Amino acid sequence: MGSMDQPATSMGAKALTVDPEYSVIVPTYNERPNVAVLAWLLHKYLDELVSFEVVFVDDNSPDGTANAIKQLQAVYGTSRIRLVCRPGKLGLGTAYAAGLAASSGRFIILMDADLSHHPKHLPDFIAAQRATDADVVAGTRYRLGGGVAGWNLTRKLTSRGANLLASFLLGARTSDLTGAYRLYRRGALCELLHATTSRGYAFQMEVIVRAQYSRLRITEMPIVFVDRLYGESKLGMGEYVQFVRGLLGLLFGL
Ligand SMILES: Nc1nc2c(ncn2[C@@H]2O[C@H](COP(=O)(O)OP(=O)(O)OP(=O)(O)O)[C@@H](O)[C@H]2O)c(=O)[nH]1
Ligand SMILES: [Mg+2]
Repeated sequence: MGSMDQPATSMGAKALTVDPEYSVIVPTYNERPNVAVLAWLLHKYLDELVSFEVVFVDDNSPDGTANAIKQLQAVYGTSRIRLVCRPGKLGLGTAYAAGLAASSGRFIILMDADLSHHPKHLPDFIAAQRATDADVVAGTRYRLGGGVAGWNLTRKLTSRGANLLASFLLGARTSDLTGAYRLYRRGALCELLHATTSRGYAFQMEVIVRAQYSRLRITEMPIVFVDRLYGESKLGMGEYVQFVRGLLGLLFGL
């Protein structure tokens, strides 16, 4: 494992292997039914386009997600599919940091494992980063061409309302503050993760607002977000409270 801002390759290994340019970091908690399809789709859309690795960060999921990922390693190879195992559910922010520390790419893609973030959008993320020399390419459900499939009206309104309110209060120029599907330049993500303290939905919001305040170059990319097919949604009262607390923290703390 390397330090967070240095690609994680030992000098000895470097002579033999070439670091992938892109690391796709995928935190998992009880995603056993989803990881094989995700790995297949990532290969389908990235294999001929760029060099990449997938770094799963699993928090000892009770459904045995880690075993399913080990089976994928047998199929695709351990340098293509990497697995970081942590002893228990330690949260998304630290999962990203652990994945980053174990990864080698110059560019980092963060995405969910539940197929809400379809890999078909990644060629557009990569092209947009190259065209605009962006530090962050942020997936957005709320620009023309983006959207949400499978949510009921209440959840749509809640998400849209939370984003509009937060954008207004924080002076954000990006349209989807709570989205988690993004591509980062490695150094930018290191700095942002280091500074970010929020949890839950406020975490993604703090990262993108900090990126704007640090004058990083942000490009938006419309995505269609698809509600998870398998597994339990974690959205509940706790997430709303955490979001409001995070928003207030950003309003008065940044
Ligand atoms: N390693 C790790 N992964 C997590 C943890 N919490 C969530 N995840 C993963 O992070 C991603 C996002 O979590 P989700 O549960 O899909 O959150 P969401 O998309 O906001 O809500 P739903 O899809 O409706 O449940 C998924 O890939 C989860 O498996 C955690 O504590 N540790
Ligand atoms: Mg999800």
